[in-house]
This record gives sequence, structure tokens and C-alpha cells, in this order.
Amino acid sequence: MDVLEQLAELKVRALGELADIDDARELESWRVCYLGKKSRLTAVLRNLGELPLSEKKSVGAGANRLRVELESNLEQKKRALREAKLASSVQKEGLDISLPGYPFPVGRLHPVTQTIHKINDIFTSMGFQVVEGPEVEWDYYNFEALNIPEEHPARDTMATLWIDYEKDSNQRQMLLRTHTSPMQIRFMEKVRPPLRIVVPGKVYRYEATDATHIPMFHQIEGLAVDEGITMADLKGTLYEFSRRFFGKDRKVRFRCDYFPFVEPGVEMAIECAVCKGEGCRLCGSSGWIEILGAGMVHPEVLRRVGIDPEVYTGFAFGMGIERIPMLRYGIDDIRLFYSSDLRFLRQF
Ligand code: FA5
Repeated sequence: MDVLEQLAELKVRALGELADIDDARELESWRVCYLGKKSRLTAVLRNLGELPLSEKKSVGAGANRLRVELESNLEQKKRALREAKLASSVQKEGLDISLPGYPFPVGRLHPVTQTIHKINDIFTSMGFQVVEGPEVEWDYYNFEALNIPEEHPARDTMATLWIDYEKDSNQRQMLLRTHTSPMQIRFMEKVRPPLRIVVPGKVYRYEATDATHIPMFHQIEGLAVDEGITMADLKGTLYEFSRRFFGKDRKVRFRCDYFPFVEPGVEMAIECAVCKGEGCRLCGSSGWIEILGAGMVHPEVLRRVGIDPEVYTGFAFGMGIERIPMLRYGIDDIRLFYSSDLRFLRQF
């Protein structure tokens, strides 16, 4: 019997056996026997090279045709077995495959994260770069380098969570950063002006909670240092931010304030969204909500990082992020952001 006759016989046998198969395990044995590595068909295909030229072409074509035919029969059988199984479980378990499936719960970004992204977008469009810094910080970066030495009363305005850590040989102490300003120092230690950055992140204060205060909240720091930067650049940049974020009709107020690392210092407040300036619980009856502290970078801060204050000047600001969506959407209690109530969170 020549090879082509053998293949014809193989086909009859394989298809005959396949017709009688009615479970997946038998089907797998059939596949191994007729299409597997050690099957007769694979051997024929592998040894084509040894055949005389006259037979090679016809045997090769015949063997490949048979392989394709067996594979397609195998797929058909697999489908038929699957359908038969499904039909039997529909009968046995009363399964209704036409019922709609359960919807997958789809998550979304937290409103504070969404706000950070929006603020980043506004400042990057004005040429600022986004950088991040550590939440566990050295006393030096959080206070000392920002003109707040150990006995300075300004430390009292930021009740600090200290880390229980033995001072090292440099007498350094660790804390949870109370603001994002330490990144001003860290960044200026590494990068020379001109520079423009914003630094979003978590900050921590050991404070009582009320409608506008929580012990863990977010800030975004801004810092721009270059030749010839003035207070007008600071105000222009923050007005532009407010216009883009809150719209052009929302009033903005600057007032003098004190922060040891800026001179002069200001605070910026926005007209309260809940009472439209009339006075309510959220704004403490003042009609305004303070959202950030800012000012011109103190010459001593620049000097400490090796930047000459006679050549360079800069402005900095630190904004409380939670208060921004509160003002935009008229949310009257900051604690709602962290109470994990989906009815609140799903609105954003
Ligand atoms: C600071 O933290 C300064 N680092 C800001 C600064 C940066 C001034 C650069 C000058 C130059 P202050 O403590 O005021 O400042 O906090 C800044 C903002 O954080 C506040 O305006 C407020 O919006 C927000 N904030 C402060 N404490 C809380 C709190 N407990 N809960 C929620 N938001 C708060």
C-alpha cells in the first residue's frame, strides 16, 4: 500500500472514531492519536524529504489536506460537545442563558484626585512642572530650612505629628510633613533657576476636626524662581488659576499674612460658594474661604540653597486642595470626602 492509500485509510478510521466520541477526554485522546506529535500523519509530513521527487508533491498536498480536514472536524466536534453540555445544564439546573449578566461595578477617581489632576493641568499649561516629595520628612526641610528654627512660634501654627525615632548623629528629627513647602528646599537644592514647579501631595496636622479642618489633607505647593519675578507675577498667576478653575465671576481676595519663609506674605481667599458672600456655617459667617498662603520667597531661603537673592527672586504658594472642590461645588463639610459614603462620592 503506498502512502496516499495509507492516508485515505487513516481518514476513514479517524472520522469514523470521531463520530462516536461524546466527551471531552475522549476527544483529547483522539486529537493526540491523529494529530499529535507521534501520530502517523505528523510522521508522514516530517519524512516528506525522504520520498522520491515524483511522490513528494502529491503526498505533501494529500497529507496537508488531511490535516486541515481533521482539525476542522475536531473544532466542530468541540463546539457540538460544548453546546450539548450547555443544553443539558439548562435542562438539569433550569439555567436561562438569555438572562442579562450582572453589571460589573465600575470605579472612578476620588474627587480630591480629580481636583489634583485639574489643578496640575492648569499649572502645566502655564509652564509649571509637576514633582512629588516624601510625606515622612526631616525637621530640617519642614521647618529649619524654611526659617522656622526650633523655638520659633510659627511651629505652633502647624501642630506636628512627630515620628518616634532616635535622633541620629546630626540630631535630625523625623515628622509627618505639615505642608508641601519642604519640597521648595529639596527641589532648589538640586535644580538651579529658572524653575517653576507645583507639588501636590498629602500633609498631616495634629488638629481637631470640624467642617473645614481634618488631620490628613492635601496641599499643592507652587514655586517659581527666576530673574525679575515680582509680586505682580504671583497675583497674575493665581488670578489666572482662579479664573480657569472657578470661572471669571468668582471674587478673589488677597490680604497680608505671615509665613516665615516668604516676605511679603499674603493669603488668598475665594468668595464662599454656599452663601455667595452672605456668610454661612462653611465660611464662618465671613463670606470668604481662605484657600492658600503665598508670598515672595524669603532671601534667606534662597541663600540657604545657594541661590543669590541679589540676582534671583521668586514666588511661592501653598493651596489646600479639599477646599477647592468645596468652593466649586458648594460642599459644606470637608469630612464628607473621607467618610466613604458612595452616595456622596458617586456625584463626581
Ligand atoms: C501653609 O501650609 C504654607 N506652607 C503655605 C505657603 C506656601 C505659604 C508657600 C507661603 C508660601 P497654611 O497652614 O495656611 O499654610 O495652609 C495652607 C492651606 O491649607 C490653607 O489655606 C487651607 O486651605 C489648607 N489647610 C490648612 N489646614 C487645614 C486642615 N486642617 N484641613 C484642611 N485644609 C487645611
